[in-house]
Amino acid sequence: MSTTKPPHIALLPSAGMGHLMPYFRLAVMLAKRNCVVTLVTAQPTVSAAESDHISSFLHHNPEINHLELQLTPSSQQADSAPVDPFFLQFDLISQSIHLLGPLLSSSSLPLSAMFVDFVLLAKTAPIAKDLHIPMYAVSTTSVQFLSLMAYAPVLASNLTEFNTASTEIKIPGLPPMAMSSIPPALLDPSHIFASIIVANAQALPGAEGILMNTFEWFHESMLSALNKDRVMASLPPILPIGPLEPYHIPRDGDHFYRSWLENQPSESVVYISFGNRTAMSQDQVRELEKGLEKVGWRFCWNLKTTKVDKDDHDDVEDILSDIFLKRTKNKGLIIRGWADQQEILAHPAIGGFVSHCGWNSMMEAAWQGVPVLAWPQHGDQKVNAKAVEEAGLGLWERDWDWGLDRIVKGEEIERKIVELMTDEKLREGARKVREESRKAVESGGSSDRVLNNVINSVVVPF
Ligand code: UPG
Repeated sequence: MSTTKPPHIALLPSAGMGHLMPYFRLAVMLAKRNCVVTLVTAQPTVSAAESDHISSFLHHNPEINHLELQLTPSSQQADSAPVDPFFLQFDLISQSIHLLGPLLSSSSLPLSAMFVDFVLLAKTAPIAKDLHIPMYAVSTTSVQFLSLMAYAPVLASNLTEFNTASTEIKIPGLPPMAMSSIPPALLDPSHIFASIIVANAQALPGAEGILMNTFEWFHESMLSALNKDRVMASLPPILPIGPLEPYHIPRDGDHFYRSWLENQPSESVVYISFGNRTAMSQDQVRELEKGLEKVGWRFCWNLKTTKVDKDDHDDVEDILSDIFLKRTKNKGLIIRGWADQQEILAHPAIGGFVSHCGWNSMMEAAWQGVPVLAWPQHGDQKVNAKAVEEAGLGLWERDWDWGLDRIVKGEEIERKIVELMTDEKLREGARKVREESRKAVESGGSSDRVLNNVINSVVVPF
């Protein structure tokens, strides 16, 4: 019998399902590898989906320890300026991080390492130092967007030059990025997004490594430039450990979408979802209705009209037109509220995915080999869309611009969905991505090796 003590790893996610979901997956993967895992979550959460999933996850995974970081109220919340509540929460967690040290010391088992969301690095670094344990950054986006975030301090000090003259950003040693793909908020020094990214990018060199939900094959040339050629010398090694394996979400009753999907022919349905924190405008909803009504394919539309789920009170009939609902009742399904996307994408009826390119969604599409029509809305999503296109997993119509900047017409949507569902080369490309993603996580695969090496390198305290 082995007498080796397992490492004890604390996981510190930030806010929003896009930042929480990867931690649930990572927690299960670490526990399966015999680590003791403590998940630290901030309370209260922004969305109902976060609090519901934290309770359900802990209930079904009793081997995972849990600590709650009670947030101290922020003066910024009283401000009437409309600031993204998820960005505010990133900031609020950082402001409350002084509570983390005492919280972690309440754990009976000494810690071996901390895995911390990128947006919390700067404030967490001194705590890891005090505890004499290594801190790994967890980045939940694409390698391309991570490199842009790492370069943000340089951008911030040259903003006038970039804003006025450049059509591209050239990070030395990496392929140029179109200026039109850079989220405007990152170029606005007064924006909370820019200040969060710049502050935390400065803390990246203090991390042991950057754990990422991707795999070697998907980002081969970027990883080679960053890890082997060291084109950003201060950046610690990037550690691709994905796609993070889907964990089993227990079924909460029989959702109607399951039986609906069961009755659809193979690869006949296009799934439309913009993640958990992207609202679609009423005008865009109208145009999407037109496109879906005309297109010959069936559809399953996960419809969200508010940024935070707690604010979403409208029924389908309040949002969609009667005529659209009547005309599409035999070929379409509308989902309101949470649906298990990993399960939907795994269903053989799904033939394509219209997505905002949130990175978790992209890795889920990669895992299932579902071709993507990229429709980036904000943040990292244009940069992610390019990565998805380059890997052969998706199509991207650049003219569609950012979600809020352009209403895409119904005919354009119809045309692109036809392309998504009929392009055999794309389907073949997506199958190849699936195959490579599975190879990466199987025993001895590239992601499996990277994660095992990280675990083995963590020293177990006595
Ligand atoms: N999901 C469901 N059901 C739903 C809605 C979401 O299962 O009804 C899941 C989805 O499968 C995914 C996650 O929730 O696992 C959503 O994550 P993601 O696809 O990345 O989208 P966002 O929620 O928009 O994520 C935010 C940012 C995105 C960024 C990501 C990771 O909007 O741009 O890439 O965080 O940093």
